[in-house]
Amino acid sequence: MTDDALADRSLVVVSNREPYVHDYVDGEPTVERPTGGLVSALDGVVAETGGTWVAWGSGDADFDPQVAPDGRVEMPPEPVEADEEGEDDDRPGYTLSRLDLPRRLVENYYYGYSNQVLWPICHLEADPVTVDPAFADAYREANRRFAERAVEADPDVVWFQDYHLALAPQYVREARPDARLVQFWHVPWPTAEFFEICPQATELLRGLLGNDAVGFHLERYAANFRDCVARFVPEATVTDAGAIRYDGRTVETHASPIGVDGDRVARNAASDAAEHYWERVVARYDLREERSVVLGVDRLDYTKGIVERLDALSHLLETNPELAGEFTYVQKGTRTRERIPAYRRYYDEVRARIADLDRAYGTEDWTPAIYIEEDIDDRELAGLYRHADVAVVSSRRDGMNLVAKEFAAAQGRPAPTAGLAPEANGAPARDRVPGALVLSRFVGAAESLCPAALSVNPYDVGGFASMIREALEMDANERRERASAMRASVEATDIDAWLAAQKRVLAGGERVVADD
Ligand code: GDG
Repeated sequence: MTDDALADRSLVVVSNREPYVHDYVDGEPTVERPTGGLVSALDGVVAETGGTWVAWGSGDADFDPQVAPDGRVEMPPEPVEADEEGEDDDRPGYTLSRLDLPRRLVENYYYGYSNQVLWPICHLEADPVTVDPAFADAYREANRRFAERAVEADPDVVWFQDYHLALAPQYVREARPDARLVQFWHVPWPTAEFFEICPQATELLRGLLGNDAVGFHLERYAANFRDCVARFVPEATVTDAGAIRYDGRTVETHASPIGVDGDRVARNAASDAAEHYWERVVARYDLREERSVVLGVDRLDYTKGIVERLDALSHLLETNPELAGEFTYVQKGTRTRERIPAYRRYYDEVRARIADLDRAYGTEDWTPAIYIEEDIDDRELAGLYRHADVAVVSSRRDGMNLVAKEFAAAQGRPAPTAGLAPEANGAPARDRVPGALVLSRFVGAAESLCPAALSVNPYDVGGFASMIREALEMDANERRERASAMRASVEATDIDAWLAAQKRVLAGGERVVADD
C-alpha cells in the first residue's frame, strides 16, 4: 500500500500538545503556531489528508469565538504569515479537535504520571520518579478522553504521538477493531530491568499493543520494548522477525530516526534575522571577537545534562588555567514543566552553577558563562548555532536530540555546488570555519553524528573537560571535514525521510510478517 492509500483514508493524529494556540492579545484573537520542524511536518501530513488532530487545548481557556462547544475549530483559523522562503501557508485545512481537560486531571495526568513517572523511567532516572495513585488514575482517564475523541472522528487510521498516550491505543482498539493504529514514541524505551520499576508496566505495554505498529528513533529502543513485552505480557509472543503476536493480531515495531529540515536550518542561519540577533547578543554581553563561543541550547530538564556540562567547564578551567579568558560559554535556556518540584530545583541549580563559575573564574573583563532566557525564534536560534565555535549537547539520556542536528545543519555546506550562489546551496555567504560538536554518547543522535561529532560520557567530568578542550583547539581543516560529515548524515536522515517512513507505516505498507 502506498501514500496514496493514506490520502483516501480518514487520518486522526492524537498528541498531547496542540499544533496551534489561540489566545487574546490586546483583546484581539490571535493564533500562534509553535516554531520547529516537527509540528509543521505533522501538520502537513494531517492537512494532506484533510484529517483531524486531537490535542489537549492548553492555550487560553477563555478563548472561544471560533471554537465549538465540543472544542472543535476548523483550520486554518487565520492566515499564517509567509516566511522568508516566500512560502505562503496555503495548505488545505483540517479539523483541530481540542480536548478541554479539567485542571486537576491535567495536574495528575500531564505533570503527574506523564512527567513524574513515565518521563524519568524512559530516561533511566529513578530519583525523580514519584508514584502517586492519583497520577495513574488520571492517566487512564485522560487517555480515555483522547481515545473517545479520536473514535468520534470516525478514523480509518490513527497516529498517536509519544509517551502521554500509552493507553489510548487499547481504548480505541476496543471501539474500532478495524482501524489501523500507529504510534511514534519520541523518548527512549528503557531496558526491562529499569522499566520494571513502573507499577503499571504490564498495563502500559498492553495499552501500546492496541497499536498495529509502534515506532522508535533507534533499533535499540525497539529491542528494549520487545524485551519488555516478552517479560511482562505473558499472553504476547515476540517472533524472531521482531513482530509481536498479541490478541489475534500482529504488532510491528520499527526504528525511524527523526531528523530536521537541514536546508531550512541552514537558510535560517544565513538570514539577516540570525545575524542581527547575534549582533545584539555580542553587544549586550560584550562578547569579544578573539574569544571562542561555547554554546548550550536546552529546555531546563535534568535529562539534558546541563549541570554535568557546567561541572566539566569548571573542571576545565581549574585544570587548564591558561584557558581563562579564551572562551565564553553561552547557555540558551528554556524553562519547562515548572509545576514539578524537580524542575524548579533544576532551574535553580543551573542558575547557581553558572553564578559559581562566574564568581570562581570571572575577571573584570571576562564573564566565563552567560545565561539567555528570552524567547527567540528559529532564525535567532540559528544565529547562535552559526556563531558558536563549539556546541555541547550532554544529555544524560535523550531519545534523539534535534539541537545536535540543527547545530550541524546550521554550519551550512562547506563546499558550495559549482555555479550556485552559496545561499542557494543552503550555505551562509561568509566563509566561516564551522563549529565543532561535543555530543553525549547517550543521545539517539550520537548514532549518526559520531564519530564526526566528538563523543563524550557526560558523567566522566575529566574526559568531558578534555573533549571540550579538544573541540576548542580543533584546527580549521578538521572542523570542515567533521562538519561536512555531520551535514551529510543530517541530510541522510532528515525530516522528509522520517515522514516518508511514517507514511508507509500509517498506510500499512512494509509489514513485518510474523512467522509463527
Ligand atoms: C523530544 C525528545 C526528540 C530549544 N530552545 C529553543 C528552541 N528549541 C527547539 C530546538 C529543537 C527543540 O526545541 C528541542 O528538541 P530536542 O529534540 O532537542 O528535545 P525535546 O524537547 O526533549 O524533544 C527528543 C524530540 O522529542 C523529537 O522526537 O529528539 O529526544 O526528548 O527543535 O530548536 N527553539 C527556539 N528557541 C529556543 O530558545 N525557537
